[in-house]
Amino acid sequence: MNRRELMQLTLGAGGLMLANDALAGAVATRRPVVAPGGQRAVVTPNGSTLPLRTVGGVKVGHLIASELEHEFAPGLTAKAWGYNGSTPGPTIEVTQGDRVRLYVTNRLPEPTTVHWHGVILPNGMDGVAGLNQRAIPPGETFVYEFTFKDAGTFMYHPHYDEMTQMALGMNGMIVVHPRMPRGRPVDRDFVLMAHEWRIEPGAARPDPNAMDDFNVLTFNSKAFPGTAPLVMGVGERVRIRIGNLSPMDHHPIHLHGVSAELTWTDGGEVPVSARHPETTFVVPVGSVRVFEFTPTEPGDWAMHCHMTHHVMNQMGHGFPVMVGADATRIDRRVQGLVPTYMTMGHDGMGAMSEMSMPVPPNSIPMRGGAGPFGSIDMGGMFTLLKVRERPEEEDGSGWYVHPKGTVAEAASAERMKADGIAG
Ligand SMILES: [Cu+2]
Repeated sequence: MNRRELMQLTLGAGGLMLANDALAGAVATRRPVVAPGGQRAVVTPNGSTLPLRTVGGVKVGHLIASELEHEFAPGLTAKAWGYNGSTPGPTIEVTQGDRVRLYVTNRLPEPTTVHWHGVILPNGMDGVAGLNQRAIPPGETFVYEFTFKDAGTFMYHPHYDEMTQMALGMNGMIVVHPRMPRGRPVDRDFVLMAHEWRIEPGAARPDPNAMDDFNVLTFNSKAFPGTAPLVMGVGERVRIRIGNLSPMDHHPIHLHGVSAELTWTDGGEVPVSARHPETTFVVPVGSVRVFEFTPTEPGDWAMHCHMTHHVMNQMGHGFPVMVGADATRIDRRVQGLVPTYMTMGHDGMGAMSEMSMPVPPNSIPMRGGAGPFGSIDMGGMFTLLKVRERPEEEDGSGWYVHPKGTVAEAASAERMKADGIAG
């Protein structure tokens, strides 16, 4: 069944409402200080940090590249490629000046390498297969050793069969805390990797040949409602670091409820004199954008890619234009063959996430997760900033409780009349 058929076939039974069970990754507790100047450990929502062991003054880590079973959101699982059993791979977190020895074991069916994107290091450690090194054959382990001379937020990914390996999820983030940080340390520090995938409904694997029409858009390889919220406190200094290793698309990431400043890119720190306020940060393919803000308003605030197709899940793309169409005659004729048939979309598609629209096995509906006021009409590259007065009491699973009189509601006839509004 293709998506068009699915759109047009609505069997009334079996409602599908995705539970927001992605909350396990939410972290509200203060993280330990890991670098000079009170710099706290980063949080990778839905992800992890690579364990490093110090051997003779060198921090030693191990990345294992392999295929893995990955859940994008409840209801959608596929065979992705990644590191240490996850996509993105674990975040590598070190301090400027650290020397690292990183072993890379290749359990993929083809060669691979690791490129340390944005890191300035000896040429033979740069990981471009054929140019800087021999590719790592399947079954073998190579070792990279270098010093992180510069602070910043970087990424890692293969530089062998880039189109396939990156499309299938091989990416990860690198955080290098400055040895001499400037300004106030942040209270929360989050790491997100933006990515896009083409996964046919029911398919076992993402399609690495896709060049457009990506239908699963993710933060840390999770599509909403699979994304874990970012919990933070009113008045705290918050940093979010977003990398983008999508195959083809830049993502304008928009924040609700706060105004933020770009402070770093993968090229280094933005001079204070060059900073300016924004609510949307374009994260180009192959780039990192780091921004900081101090939330003042408690609540559940959306953070999402502002490209409307990037907040849709699998089933939301490529339909015929039905808005405004009179479907009653089509419906009557098809219902002779399929009694439960109903053409959808002629009133707009806003109700699609609430309707009991069936989806094929192993796929997710076009959008939406359950919210406190009904269905949230976005999926994909969407997550929540949960800003709280007492964040330490929040595990990420609760909705904001609005003070009385602060939620938009139906206007009473009395109020409309008093303000001279004609209904
Ligand atoms: Cu986007």
